[in-house]
Amino acid sequence: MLNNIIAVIAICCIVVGGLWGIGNVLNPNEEDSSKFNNGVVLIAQNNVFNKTNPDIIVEKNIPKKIKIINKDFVKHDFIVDELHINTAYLSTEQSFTTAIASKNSTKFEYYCSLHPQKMRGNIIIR
Ligand SMILES: [Cu+2]
Repeated sequence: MLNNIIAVIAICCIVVGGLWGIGNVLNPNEEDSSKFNNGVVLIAQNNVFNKTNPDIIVEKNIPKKIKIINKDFVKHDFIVDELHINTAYLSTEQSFTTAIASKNSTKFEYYCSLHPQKMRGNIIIR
């Protein structure tokens, strides 16, 4: 009887461990922007995007994915008025993925409507 219980526990550990491994293979950590294929990850934390509200550079005619992740305890959103991008309010750990594409060289501003003074940057299409 005890052996059976040990066997069941061992099988459970193997199954859970296997699923965890498969999950990691299928869902690589997208929060590492270097691995986010042709995209940018913007992490909203301490009321700033990626610490510096960096310029987002987009090449003309090449769509670029943008993933916004809220790592704060307060809500944030991500808005680009001219492109009609509005994530709505993201709660802690919520994310939103969108994409930007343009045929023309131009510049747009992105911002968080809840913290427009501190969370604001540029999207540069070139
Ligand atoms: Cu905000």
